[in-house]
This record gives sequence, structure tokens and C-alpha cells, in this order.
Amino acid sequence: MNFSKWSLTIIVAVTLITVVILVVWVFFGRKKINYALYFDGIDDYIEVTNTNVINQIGSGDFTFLARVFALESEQVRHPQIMSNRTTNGAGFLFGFHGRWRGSENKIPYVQLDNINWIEYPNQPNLLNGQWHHFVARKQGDTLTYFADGKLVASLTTSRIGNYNLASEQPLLIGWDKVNSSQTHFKGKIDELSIWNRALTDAEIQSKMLDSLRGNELGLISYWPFNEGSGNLVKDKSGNGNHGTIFGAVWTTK
Ligand SMILES: [Ca+2]
Ligand SMILES: [Ca+2]
Repeated sequence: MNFSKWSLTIIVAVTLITVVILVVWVFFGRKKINYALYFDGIDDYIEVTNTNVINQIGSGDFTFLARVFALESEQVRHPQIMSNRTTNGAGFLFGFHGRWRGSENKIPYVQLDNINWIEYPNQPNLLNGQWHHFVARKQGDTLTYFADGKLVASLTTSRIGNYNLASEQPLLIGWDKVNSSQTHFKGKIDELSIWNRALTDAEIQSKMLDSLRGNELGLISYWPFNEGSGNLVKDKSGNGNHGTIFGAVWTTK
């Protein structure tokens, strides 16, 4: 083999290796960028119009999971992660309630049956400029909150157990239309999911650490927010609860 053949061989080899690396990056590496969505706290939100599966929760058990990154000092009074209310007393709220009865921070909470289900002593501050994992779980008559995998509050009453959260309002992410001027969340939301069963404490701890596959038992809506461009967020649960972005922008962590 003479010199020019060696050169040609090397050039071909280097080109092939480069192409392989590029293909691997495009199909595997690039997809792994973990995006989130940033909401400006003024008028940004996501709307999910197909909520049949969510409405089927009815008065049954559920678990809501979300990752949030925000600062309390930048929030309106009651910044919401999710809402499906048409009016006070319908649907649900999942987010943060303004400081209340001496609480030091805005309180992670759920509203059902026109009641703000809040348990405020020893609440962690989830709006402190770091990523936090926030879970609300309804199991029978009991509503329980978890912050970063730890149980922080629990309330039990038949009003929780009997309430049907179905609503004709689309699901909104980052806003509640009923209290429209005081509910725009400012900050990042990621890895939002809705389950039609009560996850166990151990499951909540493990789900906090990893992304979901999408086919987990009881998972009925799952938005990993990893599209990275465009104005759609895909529901990876297979139930077609895709959302349309109004204003919120893609961000990396
Ligand atoms: Ca993400
Ligand atoms: Ca905006």
C-alpha cells in the first residue's frame, strides 16, 4: 500500500467515525437535554383541552407530582402549578397559597370542594430559588403533601374523600383562571404528572429521583417538558393530554 492509499484510508476512517459520533449525538445525546418551561408570572400558562381521563379520577384517589424552581418574593399571592376550575367550588387547585395564619412561607396546598386544604406548621419553603419536588396525594379521605420525598402534612376528612374534582374547564398549568390576577406562577416547572391512584411513600421517594417511562401503573398524564422547542407539550402517558403553551419559554436547568 503506497502513501496515497494510506491517506485515503485514514480520511475515510476519520470521516466514518465523525459521522457515527454525529449520528449517536443526534439520536441519543441531544434527546437527553433536560428542558423545563419558564413562566413569567404575568400572563404565561399551558392549556390542556383534553381532560377526559383526568376527569375520570372523579372522587377517587390521585397523586400529583411536579418539580418547581421559583422565588417566593417574585410571586403573586397564590401561584398555581395546575388548575381546572370553572368557578370557586369546582375542580381543583394544586400550587401555593399565600402566607396564612402566621406561616413563614407560601404554603404548598390543594383546593377541593371550595376549601383550601392547608396544614401550615413546619412547612418547608419550596420557593427559595432551588429545584424542589412537590407531591399532593389523595388516598380515601386523606390528603398528604410531600416535599422532596418527605411527608410534610396530612389532613383527613370525608369532604376530601367525597369530592369529585371533574370539571369542564381545560386543565391549566401555571395559572388559575378563576382567580386570574393572583395565580400566575413565576419560575420553572418540570416533570409534571397526574396519577389515578395513591402512590406509596416509597414510590414517591423513588419517583423524585428519576424521569418516568410513561407506562407506570396509574399514570394518566405525564409531561416531561423535554420538547425544547415549539408550542406543544406532549403527554407521554399515552392518553393524549397534550398541552398548548401560551407564553412560557423553554429553558435548560
Ligand atoms: Ca424536563
Ligand atoms: Ca408572557
